[in-house]
Amino acid sequence: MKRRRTTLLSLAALLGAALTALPVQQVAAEEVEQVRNGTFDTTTDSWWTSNVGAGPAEGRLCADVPGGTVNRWDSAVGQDGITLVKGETYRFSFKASGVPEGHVVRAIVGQSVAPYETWHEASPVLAESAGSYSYTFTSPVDSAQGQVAFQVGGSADPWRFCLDDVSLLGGVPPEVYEPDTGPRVRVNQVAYLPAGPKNATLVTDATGKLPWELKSAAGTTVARGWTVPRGVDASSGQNVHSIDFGAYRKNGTGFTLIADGETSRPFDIGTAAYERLRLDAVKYYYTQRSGIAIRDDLRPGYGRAAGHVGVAPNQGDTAVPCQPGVCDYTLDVSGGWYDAGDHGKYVVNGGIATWEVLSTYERSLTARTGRPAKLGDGTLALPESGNKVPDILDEARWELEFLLRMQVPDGQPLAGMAHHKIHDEQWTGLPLLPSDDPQKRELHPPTTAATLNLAATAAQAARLYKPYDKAFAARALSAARNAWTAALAHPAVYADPNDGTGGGAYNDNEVSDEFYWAAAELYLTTGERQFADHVLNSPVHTADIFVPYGFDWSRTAAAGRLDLATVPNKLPGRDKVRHSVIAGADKYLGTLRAHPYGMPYAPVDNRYDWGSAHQVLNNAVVLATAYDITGGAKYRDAAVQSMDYVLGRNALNISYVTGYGEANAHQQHSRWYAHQLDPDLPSPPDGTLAGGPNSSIQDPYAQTKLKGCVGQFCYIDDIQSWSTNETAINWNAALTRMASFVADQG
Ligand code: 9MR
Repeated sequence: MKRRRTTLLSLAALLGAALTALPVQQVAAEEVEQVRNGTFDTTTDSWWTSNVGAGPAEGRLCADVPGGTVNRWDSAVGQDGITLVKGETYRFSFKASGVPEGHVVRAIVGQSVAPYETWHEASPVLAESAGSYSYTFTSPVDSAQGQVAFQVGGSADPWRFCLDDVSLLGGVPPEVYEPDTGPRVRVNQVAYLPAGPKNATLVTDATGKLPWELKSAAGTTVARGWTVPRGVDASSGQNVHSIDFGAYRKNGTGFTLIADGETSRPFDIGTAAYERLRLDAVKYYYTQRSGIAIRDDLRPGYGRAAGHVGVAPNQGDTAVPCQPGVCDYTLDVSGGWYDAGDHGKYVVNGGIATWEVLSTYERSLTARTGRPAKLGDGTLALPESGNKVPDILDEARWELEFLLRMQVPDGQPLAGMAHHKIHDEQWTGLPLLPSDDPQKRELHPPTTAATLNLAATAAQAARLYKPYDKAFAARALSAARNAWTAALAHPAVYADPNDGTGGGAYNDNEVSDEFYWAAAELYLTTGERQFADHVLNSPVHTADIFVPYGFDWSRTAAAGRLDLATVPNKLPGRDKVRHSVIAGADKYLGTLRAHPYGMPYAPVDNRYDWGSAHQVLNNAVVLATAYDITGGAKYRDAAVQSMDYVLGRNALNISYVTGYGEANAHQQHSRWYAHQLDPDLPSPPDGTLAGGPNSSIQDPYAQTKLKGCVGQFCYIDDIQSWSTNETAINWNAALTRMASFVADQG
């Protein structure tokens, strides 16, 4: 009902202001209303409705929302023709109520035409009496085709939604976001190993050394010492000291570290948390599964209908056509893991993720501290538990079967290659259960990179599953050989970098590393000369591949190199391979020792990459592998210490693993672990790794909150921040690998 002056600042008005010599600041600070008739005093003019019966009601807009819809956007009211200016900050506010209470409105500012991008969104839960909601965001675009909309669908039962005082004010000052970073003593908030390294970081202005104390849960001081001033840390911009309390080796829970008048968050000294994390990190994959109902008895709170099995509204992954013009067959590409917070399935990311999960198992067979029973049959509460196959292999097979289905069938053009990806035709909004996704699914063109990911992982699978299922092992090896031959015949077929609507592009024009990796896996499984020759003749074999960003879905050479170094084989010059891993580890060790936060990650120009939390872990994998090769304690300790950063010893004082640490990431971007948007949905399961700081902050939410952020600060635990806070199968694979390694060091 409140009236707000709608100010349209014309050029004349601006000039007039200048002529009357108003301070420039005042002109710039003028707030400009973008919404027409937001107060609904007598009419609902200027507003559209979709699948609701709406009208004016006592100076508000009220809408009767029908029950029985699935998606938020199935019922909505909104206003189009909103103009937004890139980089300008807006305050979006409204009053809203819902009867009965407890319904959610998805309030958005976005694009009124396809592809309906969302630039700001919020999903408050409504009460029967009107609540006031206000948000500040910075527009990531220039657009005259904006809209303000209130999506109210997705309820089984009808309800009544009322709205008032809708405002979108331009020209407001940007909000200064201050993350709550808690106490300045930064520790691994989960656990240190009793016999392992124990380090912490103190943020302080003090330049001289300071005393510290370690306290037991009972408050007794059990150790004390002095901090080491480390100067200004480039990754955070903070002046910091480091603390080494590794001399204390007793088990316990609820320790705190005190320095400079601050008390750290509590932590344990023990191995129990890592035994739990080793399992949780792999258990994550079951709730990422496509094509199967998730059993609530196995994952309480996470049960859901099978996604993409062809039951409406899904169009199903059982007979998926190609994008127009790409092929004229359909494939059954059901199953596999959803990549991340989206419903897409991508062979390159599926490949590296599967490799790292399988390698966790393979390491348990080859490393001196490996303990295969820890991920053996019956450990992960899977539908397959009890089948006498290690559970971790059962889980990886769910993805392997999908990867095999992505291969172009015999008799078709490009037979033997693998389709790059399968996903929705258009991006979908959040939240959205896999089984509720109504979009058309499409196969995207085969690529050399996807084909080699298939060759590598299927070859690795052939040797690991052989003791359990000879027929599957043979099928996998034959698919790997076909893929290899097809990749040699089509060595430079790349994904289109612009093919990023409805799913990620995952483009990669450098595939010599994928060739190397696939040849290495085929060699390790078959021992055949042709594959050894490819490995030995590849420039990648001797290249320095242990770079600051580490390995990733697009930089896969390390997967081949690490396996050649650790899986028994007779490759000529294998000693050099092992030494190259040690040399790589020495570099990461140098990085870690120089880093006051004790991590093996220092990207060039301090530019944290997308998924940096898993890059830290992958660099730690190289350290861990150097330990497995040499038995050198310095590599083991560095690998173990790398976990501290991920579990809370960082500038934000946050653990990037859900459910681990007093302050932990738990609002990751996901369409089905979307508790932040819908109280009826779960948070991500315990053991879910967040992407972590990303200097490029590609999403509008992060841009609003984190503009100008330095390294470690480029992160926010909000479901809207898909560029800093998603979950992904390749990221959890790095966590899986390292959690197992650390648990094995207990
Ligand atoms: O992790 C991927 C990152 O390396 C890329 O730079 C980015 C853009 O292509 O995509 C990331 O992967 C996302 C994918 O494209 C779609 N599913 C979610 C993935 C994680 O954010």
